[in-house]
This record gives sequence, structure tokens and C-alpha cells, in this order.
Amino acid sequence: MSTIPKISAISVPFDLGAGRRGASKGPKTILQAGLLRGLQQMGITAEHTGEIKLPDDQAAPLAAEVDHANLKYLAEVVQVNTRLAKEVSKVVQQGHFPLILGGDHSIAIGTIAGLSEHYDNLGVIWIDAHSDLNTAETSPSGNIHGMSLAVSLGMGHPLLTEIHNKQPKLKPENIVLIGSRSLDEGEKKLIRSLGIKCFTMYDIDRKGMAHVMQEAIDYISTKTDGVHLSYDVDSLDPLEAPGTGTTVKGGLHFREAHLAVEMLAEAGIVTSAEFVEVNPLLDDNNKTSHLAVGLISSLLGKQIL
Ligand code: B3U
Ligand code: MN
Ligand code: MN
Repeated sequence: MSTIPKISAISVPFDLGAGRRGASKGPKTILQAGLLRGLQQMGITAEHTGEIKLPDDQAAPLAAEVDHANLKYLAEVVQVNTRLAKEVSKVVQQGHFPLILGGDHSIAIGTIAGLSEHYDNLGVIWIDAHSDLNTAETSPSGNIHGMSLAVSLGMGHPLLTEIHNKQPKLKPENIVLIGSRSLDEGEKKLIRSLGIKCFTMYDIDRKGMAHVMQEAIDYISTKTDGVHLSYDVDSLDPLEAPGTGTTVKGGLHFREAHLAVEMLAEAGIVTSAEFVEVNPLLDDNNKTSHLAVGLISSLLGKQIL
């Protein structure tokens, strides 16, 4: 990235959108792995703006009111994402680069909601083993982290789609999925019917990561006024990133994962990013937190030479 604005890191220690607990501890271990120090050593100005407050008892009456069949912890997800959307919007308003540390992937709902206030044509690069395009009707689990991209497209419970007003937050033609290898039937149908650009692991194997990333960059950069990178660490192979809740074998290798963010840095198109689903309780010696720090540093311009 040529000129990097000040980075404002926001921690979201929330994991009720996932099926397993522990991703709430992700932000702390990513910070402990030396994220801010590393960025400062690169000459980047980075601050930690603090943690998004977790759901409180106010969520309980809301939970009682709403129909939340197959939407686990709906009220809590709504509350946290409403707060996150406001914070992200504030950071953009200040002219800083929002760097969100999850947390499970349901927090993309709040991130994208906050960003959408400032962009008419927000692009999203979604690096993930999954597409997170389920709704309550198609979800096999009821876990909202598997629905966040659908919500951002305006599909799902109104309490989720109406967070931070603007609807929908995203257009299907402004999304690129990369690393997909575990898609539910309803998600496959949606990807096809909406024509969402999707680079599966097959495409990465067939064409190579450099080719896929160049296609993705060319596809998204001309028609968007900002690009958000939503990076789920389960996109990596479980051998590289064991500390995450829903591992799927056959994922990105360390070098492919880094090349993707290095090419994004070189293209200079990314205007915000989030790194999600780091679960230290499942990790091997904080390997996945250190990996996340490496990926963030590369995204923000760290080079080998
Ligand atoms: N597609 C499945 C599994 C899943 C999605 N995201 C994660 N897992 N991390 C679901 O439950 O929606
Ligand atoms: Mn995900
Ligand atoms: Mn995933």
C-alpha cells in the first residue's frame, strides 16, 4: 500500500455467533503476539481503540421478543454488531484504517454495516473455507457466523439486516470469495443465482494463487469505491492454522495465504480489514495468532526485502 493511513485496531471479543467458544480470546492473543509493536517497527502509526462491549442483560428482553428459530444468540449478535458498526463508522469518519480483530465471523455484519455508511459501492474480498451465505432457512447449524455475508446482502432476519440502517450493505457483484471448500446446498444455489465471483480451492490449485489474486483484484478494483478484506483464518489448512473452530482440510498453505495479502498490499486497494475466528483454546502454542500477525503485517506492506 502506498500511503497507509493511521491504523485503528478494534477488538471484538465475541464468540456467540460460532458453534464453539474461544474465538472471544482471539483479539487478546493477536495483540499479545506483537501486532502493534510489529506495525510500529514498519513505520506505521497504529493504535488500539479498545474492545467492543459484550452483550449485557438488555439483550434478554429483546431475545424474548423475537422469533429466533435457527438463529442462535440472535439478540446478542444484534447488540454487539450494532455497537461495532458505530465504532467502525467513527474510525472511517476520522480517516483511519479500521482493523477489526475477531471474534467469530458474525462480527462481519457490524463491520460491513459501519463501512457501508461511507461507501456506495463497497467491495468485499472474503477469504474463507466457507461462504457464510446461509440464512435461518438454509443453515445446518443455526450459527450466525455462517450467515454474515448473506445478512450484508440484505438476506436474513430484519434485526440483522437492519443494523445501521442502510439496506442492503453490499451488492453481489462487488464480492469475491477466495478459498471456498465447504459450501452448503443453499449457499451454492445463492452463489450461482446471484453470480457471485467465487474462487474455490479447485481454482487455486488449477490456476495458482498469483493468478487468482490478480483476477480478483482486476475484477473488484474498477467498480468499487473501497475494498474490505474479511479474512477467516479457517481458510488456511488446519496444519497451518489449527487454532480455529471449524477446520476444513485442503486449505491454503502458509505461502499462498501470505501471497494473497502481499498482492493486495501491492495493489493498494484495501481500505479496511478484519481477521476472524482465531480460537486460542484450540491452538498449538499460539501458532494461529502469530500467523494472523504475519498476515496483517504483510497486508499492511511488510516485505521480505
Ligand atoms: N456452513 C456451515 C459451517 C460453517 C460456516 N462458517 C463456519 N462454519 N465457520 C454453517 O454452519 O453455516
Ligand atoms: Mn467465515
Ligand atoms: Mn470459515
